[in-house]
Amino acid sequence: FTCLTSVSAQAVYPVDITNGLGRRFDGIGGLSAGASSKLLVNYPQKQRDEILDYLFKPNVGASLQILKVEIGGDAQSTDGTEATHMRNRNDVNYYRGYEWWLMKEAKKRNPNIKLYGLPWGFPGWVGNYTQNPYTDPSQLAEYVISWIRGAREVNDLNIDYIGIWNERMYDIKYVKTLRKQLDMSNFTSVKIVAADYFGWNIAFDIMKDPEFGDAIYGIGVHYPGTSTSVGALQTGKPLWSSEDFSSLDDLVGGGCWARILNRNYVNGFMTSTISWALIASWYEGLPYNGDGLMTANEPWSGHYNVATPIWVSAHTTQFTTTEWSYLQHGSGVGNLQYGGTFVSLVSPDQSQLTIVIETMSHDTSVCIRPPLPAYNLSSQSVQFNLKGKLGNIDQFYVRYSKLSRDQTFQMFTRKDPIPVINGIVRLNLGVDEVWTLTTVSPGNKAVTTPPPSKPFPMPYHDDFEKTPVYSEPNNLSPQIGSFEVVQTGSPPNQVVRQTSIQPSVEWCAADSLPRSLAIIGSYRWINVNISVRFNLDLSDSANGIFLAARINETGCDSHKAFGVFLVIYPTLNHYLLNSDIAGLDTVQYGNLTNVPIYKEWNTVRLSVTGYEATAVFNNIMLFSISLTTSPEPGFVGVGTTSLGLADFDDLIIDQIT
Ligand code: 147
Repeated sequence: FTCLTSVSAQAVYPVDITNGLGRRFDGIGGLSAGASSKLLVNYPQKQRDEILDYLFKPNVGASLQILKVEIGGDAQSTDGTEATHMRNRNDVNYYRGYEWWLMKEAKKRNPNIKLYGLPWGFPGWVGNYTQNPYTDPSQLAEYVISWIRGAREVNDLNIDYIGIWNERMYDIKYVKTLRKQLDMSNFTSVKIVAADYFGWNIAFDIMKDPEFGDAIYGIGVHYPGTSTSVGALQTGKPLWSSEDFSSLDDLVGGGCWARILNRNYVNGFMTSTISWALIASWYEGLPYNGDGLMTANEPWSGHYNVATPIWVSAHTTQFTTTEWSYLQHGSGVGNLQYGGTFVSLVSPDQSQLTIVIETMSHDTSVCIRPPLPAYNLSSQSVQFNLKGKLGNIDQFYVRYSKLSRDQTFQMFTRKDPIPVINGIVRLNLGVDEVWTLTTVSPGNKAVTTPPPSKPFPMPYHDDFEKTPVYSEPNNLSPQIGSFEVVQTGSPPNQVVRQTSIQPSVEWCAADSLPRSLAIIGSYRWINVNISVRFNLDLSDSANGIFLAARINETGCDSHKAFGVFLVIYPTLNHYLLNSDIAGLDTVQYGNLTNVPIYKEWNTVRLSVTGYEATAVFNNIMLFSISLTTSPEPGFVGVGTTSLGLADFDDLIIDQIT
């Protein structure tokens, strides 16, 4: 459709709304899930506000238009577990975790931001302990609607979109039931996006079953590689890339984001693209390290890094809102002759126009998945011809990025406005560039000076007295089970409680291990002293606890971790030293004879130095032995030997140098 009109081979691209518009733009978003925002919460206030401004505040940075969050299920969902709002059928708590907080911070900055909730795992009772949440569709719908109700009634948040089950097959009966129960609960305005799964085959079910189709607002798929299907287009539904990116926030990651933001519409007619993660705010060393729009994983130093994907987002988000529309393919949207793409969007009153151009080369824009077929791209001169009503535009503000490895690298630089003469704009486009031409505003690039990076502070002590009740403990990152700060009423007043007493409906294999684990510190630690007080004098208590160092696996592989695990079974009068979290390999064991065991609080300490491991229980040494496995680095952690309640307090960590 490109027409060559001059001998100088300058391709001409019409930009015109005379014959109607393209699809409605649904927005660019970030996804907080899999404990991806874990470390953001306890940043110092100043830096935390700066970071949240970069993400959400209009005209500061990414100006995100959608915030998607996990509906926690006490289940491992990539870089940790997130807390459920209903731990059992009779339990309801809309204060747990950090997603409520995050949504409120986002709304404070941009009241128009759209909110989208999606579960990964579920507490085990959902589906009546069958591991299949669709066992009782009405129960599952009520669980999800309870979360939506908690958003509105307790947290003053209106949820705009709700999903089905992350990367698991949808259930048609459940989707219909959810729609009915939403409507009966006065949540008619909450739209269903289905099914956060791979591929577009859901389109066949939508076409076959009108009731199913009517229940669904839009089709959301993961990592679509910018393409859609004929069937999906035939449904007439909005099409979304409801999870995408998952790439490093470096040069190529920025290139990936620039390429897919444009091409998801140009190639795939997708009107929303959502990045996992919103922000990489989990410990270095956990899975998918650094896969966010920016990185903030040092609450103790306040250090953070505003990365390329933030400024790539800004190229679109600072100059559009979700009320805008794309133009049609061939009259404002399309491929460029020598590689790259452009999209144009107009405001609802058609008075404002934004054109985003990207010329990302293959090697500068590869994403984590799917594989990107080779293609050619070279420098080119282009001409945009603004026609009809848009021909009245007399100048464009200009923002420019160059994702190069040399000194020409720049992000979201303001350039002089370009005059539009007789509706014509000419540009010389280089390779790996992003351009925005817009009538809206010059845009804004915030500048801050984050404090320098520092190692995890040592010695470390937390008595959990300053953490808000029901929150997760600062820095302690649950990998199996769920850990929350509770008030016990008697001194020590606040403690950390492991609260999972049944296996969750798992999203990944970590939850197949009927134990709990929360990690802290650094994956580089080898020699450490750790001590903690614990109390198992609770109904539904776990049968034992452990304290561990050198934990070498986290996330969905947590159940396979090796390290040094000191296990105490107070009621069995027994201790063990295991080299694995599952407790299959015992290095040392013995009875707790001659050691006082208290009904409530006991103190356990583990020191590992080189090949030496020393264990102390209630101030009596249990053993000091030589390990046969070579000292490998890893996190420290605490956990329970079964799913059952356990209280922890006064966590102390000291590095041995
Ligand atoms: C996705 C998850 O939905 C996210 O929570 C996060 O874990 C993300 C990390 O990249 O990945 O899950 C996927 C896992 C595997 C594939 C795609 C998505 N895959 O192999 O194509």
